[in-house]
Amino acid sequence: MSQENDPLEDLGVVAEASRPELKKPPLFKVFLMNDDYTPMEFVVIVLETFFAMSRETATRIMLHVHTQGRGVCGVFTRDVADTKVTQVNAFSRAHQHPLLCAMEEA
Ligand code: TYC
Repeated sequence: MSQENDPLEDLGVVAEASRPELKKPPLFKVFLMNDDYTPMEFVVIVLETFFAMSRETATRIMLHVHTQGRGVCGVFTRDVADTKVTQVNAFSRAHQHPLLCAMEEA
């Protein structure tokens, strides 16, 4: 600050602009793993329900996982990613499907 009539500056008190914390939080990829038993329709419902995908996008991602082994459902901050993984795995177990959801740093 260097206003001409700042009384504090007249007294030799200098205010320094504080630097805001600019570091971005680390991001995490949440992905689904393929398996031989979970029905395709169940995977599509998971993608629609927990990742807000349209039926078309959910079907595309499900088929990608089915043919490639795994696929990314979204990228989130740690807490959000953690919650998605926990919710999806609990939902799959509750329906007796082995579908696995996991996360890794992006
Ligand atoms: N491979 C499963 C089947 O043939 C379908 C499937 C797709 C399972 C994606 C899991 O993450 C998955 N019924």
